[in-house]
Amino acid sequence: MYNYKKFMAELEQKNPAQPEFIQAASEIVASVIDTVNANPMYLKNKILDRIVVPNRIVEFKVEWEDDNHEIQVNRGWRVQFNNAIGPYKGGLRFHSNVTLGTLKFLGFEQTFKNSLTTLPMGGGKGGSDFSPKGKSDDEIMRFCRSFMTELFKHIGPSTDVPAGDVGVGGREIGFLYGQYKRIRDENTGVLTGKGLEWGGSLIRPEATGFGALYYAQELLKDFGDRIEGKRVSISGYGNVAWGAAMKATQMGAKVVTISGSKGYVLDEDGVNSEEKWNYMLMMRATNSGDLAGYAKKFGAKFFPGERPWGVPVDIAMPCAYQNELSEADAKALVKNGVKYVIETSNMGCTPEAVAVFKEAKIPVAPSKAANAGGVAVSGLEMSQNSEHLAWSAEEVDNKLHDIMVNIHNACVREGKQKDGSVDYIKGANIAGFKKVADAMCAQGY
Ligand code: 2IT
Repeated sequence: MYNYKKFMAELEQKNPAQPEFIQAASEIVASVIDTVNANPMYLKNKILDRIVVPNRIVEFKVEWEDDNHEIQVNRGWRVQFNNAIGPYKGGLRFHSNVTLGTLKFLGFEQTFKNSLTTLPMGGGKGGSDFSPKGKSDDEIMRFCRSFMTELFKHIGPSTDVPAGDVGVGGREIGFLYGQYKRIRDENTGVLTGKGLEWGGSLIRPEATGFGALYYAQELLKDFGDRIEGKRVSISGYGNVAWGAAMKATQMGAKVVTISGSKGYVLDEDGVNSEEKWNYMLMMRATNSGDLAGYAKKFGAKFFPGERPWGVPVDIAMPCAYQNELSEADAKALVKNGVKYVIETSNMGCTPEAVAVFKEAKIPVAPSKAANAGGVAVSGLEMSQNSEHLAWSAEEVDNKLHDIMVNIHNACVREGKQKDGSVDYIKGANIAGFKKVADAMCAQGY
């Protein structure tokens, strides 16, 4: 039998100075421990001991030359967390704050998220402490070339398939793919998030944001409610925020905020037009994060140094970074009457924030369910690459929608509480965990 406190104390001792990994693990372990203790097969297989350890971690040096001909050195990693249900799959994050602990948390979460998609994908994550912010395209290309010169040894279309994440979009995937191809002379689905002309999938850029809204739509139905007419706050301005703003608007909601590291924009008219969405794409493409410019151009208000969670809304959607919504933010949202929280950035809410929402009986959709649409369409990109075909936008979008409905249903099935309410966080953790655990048991050690 597992004891939660004892198990977590040992895990912390074995993974010192990795608070994000411990945070992610403690939530999942708390959710699944009763399921594990009630299942003799899981106990015999020591499943908890085994599932919290990554299969392999590769750490490497990335040397590149900046535009002043100075040599720069960064660290690169790939965490191959679990491949029980399919090849390792998960994004690459380029951000100055990235540590091995960050990538372990993300790879661990990814394992259960990918399981929830119902597609055959294991969990992995990688990246670097390199920040594309303020770098020229040439510098980014040289960095990506150097990064892939090592990474190519460890990945492959049936082994490990990286994609984008924070700081890695179409441009970076292009440079990485180009270098892989130069070395291996192979056009395969070794990366996802590729450009449409060279093996990418329609709807992949939109998928994370679209999927989050499809999930939200199902969750709201549980309360006899609908997206139409809702006020929504979104954080971030990148790929995820962009997709979410478009789909929320299409569904008849009004998105009143977007944000960046320097502050947030309050747009009472709504982030609701092609022009505004294209401005977001431009900010992402140039790494400018010029939200003050957005406010000026579109007659909105910019609040420097602040986050958007003080704005009264019905639905809050963190779409930027882990732990971006704190206890104080949660209290402000509850005070202002928030009805639903759709955590769209990986682990966007702190545990204290989640506790505040729980106390106030505000449903929280956890990121591993709500943002699984991105990796789900990555899985569909892999399918298209394998059959050397490209599907229509409609076909991909319909599949994405079905996947998100299924994920929601799995969360409800596993998350139903005695009082009839649904704990979506617990439901997602148990549903994601069971498939990985069963596969590990079936395959022995
Ligand atoms: O966090 C995520 O799910 C992603 N960054 C997407 C990963 C992927 O393989 O598409």
